[in-house]
Amino acid sequence: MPEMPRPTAGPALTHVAARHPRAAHLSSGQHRPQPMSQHTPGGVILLIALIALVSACGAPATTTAPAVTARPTLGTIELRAVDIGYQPEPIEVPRAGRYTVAFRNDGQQTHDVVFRGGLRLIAEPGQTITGDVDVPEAGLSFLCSYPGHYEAGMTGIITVAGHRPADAATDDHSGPAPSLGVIADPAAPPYTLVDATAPARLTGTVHEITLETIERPMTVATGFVQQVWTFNGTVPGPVIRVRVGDTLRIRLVNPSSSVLPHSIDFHASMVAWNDEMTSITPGAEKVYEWRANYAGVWMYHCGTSPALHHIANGMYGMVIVEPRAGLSPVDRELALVQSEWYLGPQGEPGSLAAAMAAAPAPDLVVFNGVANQYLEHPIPIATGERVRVFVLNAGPSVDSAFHVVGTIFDTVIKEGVALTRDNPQGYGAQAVDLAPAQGAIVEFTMAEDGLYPIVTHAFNLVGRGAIGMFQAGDGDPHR
Ligand SMILES: [Cu+2]
Repeated sequence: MPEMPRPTAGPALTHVAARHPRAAHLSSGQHRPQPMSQHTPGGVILLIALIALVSACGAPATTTAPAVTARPTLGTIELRAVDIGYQPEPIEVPRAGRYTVAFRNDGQQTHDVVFRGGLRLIAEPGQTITGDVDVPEAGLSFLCSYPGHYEAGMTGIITVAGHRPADAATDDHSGPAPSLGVIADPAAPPYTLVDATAPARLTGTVHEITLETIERPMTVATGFVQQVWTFNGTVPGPVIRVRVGDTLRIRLVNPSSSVLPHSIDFHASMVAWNDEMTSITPGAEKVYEWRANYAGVWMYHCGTSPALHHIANGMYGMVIVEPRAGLSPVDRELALVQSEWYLGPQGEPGSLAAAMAAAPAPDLVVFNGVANQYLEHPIPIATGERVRVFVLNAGPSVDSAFHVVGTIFDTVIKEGVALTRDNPQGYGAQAVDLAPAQGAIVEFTMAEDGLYPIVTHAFNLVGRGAIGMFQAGDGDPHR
């Protein structure tokens, strides 16, 4: 396992009630135990225990702290949840034994604390929940079981003074954590092909749109199902197409069946982050009203913490804002969103730990949510017809070099910078570089019948699903 950073000698935090003043300080050089990665045997065991626990408890939103016998405890451990983490950390108690945990949630969203051994305390924002735990001499680890929270660092341990935590003692000589990978499931349902046709511009100038933050399973590549988070049930979310000057009144609804809070951030809007973009809990809704002031291809996404996880797990989409005068008519309009999947176990949300890597290595890079879908189902076009593609790189972390093999973009409008058709010098473009959250409009024609691959020209990613195909005519250049 990789060596974990050790805590710096931070401020001593008081966390045990005053009736045990001896315990009200920390030993600052404490060797921090390894976190229970899901890629390690210990982590797997814990994960299994967790899954069993969560299934036993039913919906995570219900507080079902097991009944505890009224045995006297040695003191109270005050544990706080914040977005995203626990404080204080680490926690030390003077001796092994039974303690009462007072778990207070100072975050903006629901958190829980699950102790090794089973006790689970769930607290809504502002709430304090108590329960009793037995702390052995080897220490007692805990984590938050809400998707992504543990991976983002919501984990900790209660140690006993004078004892080295067992987790740390066993990890001194091991190598890197083995990657279990995710194995294709032949029984996974087939993916749903996403129609790449761009929608028509909405009529009128004021648009009332409902977006529901639906959490559901989705086949993201043949054989791979993830529990994705979506806007209106699809990845990407719906393409919204308006014109400069239009008003959008977005009703954001988080169904009560959701596990997580969600939010939305329209890059095409100009509003304060802590106004319209705030998170709403399951069962809540809000209205986010904005005006389309600038033309372009814009991203929208969920920004709820950890935003990386909410984006990586499917919560993004495209807004097309046409200039006030509209776009010139073409024969065919398509919308393609490039994005990455960092796979979690089958049927579970994507791996935040993988998405967090400084050098991101996505398992899949895809157009419109599904690996290889337009390779397996080429997009038909007519030879010579003018094609316009609205392209967005939703990331979350990898650049796109959007390229169509066999043709040249004669028109590119990338983030407001335009290459125009029939420019007097005769310039054209071969690839459009899109950092995460950048968008472009490109136009081209096919000179002859045949097949024209769609790729990101970062070719290490083409084999991971970032390839599609245009089929011009019957696809055969020799007939
Ligand atoms: Cu979200």
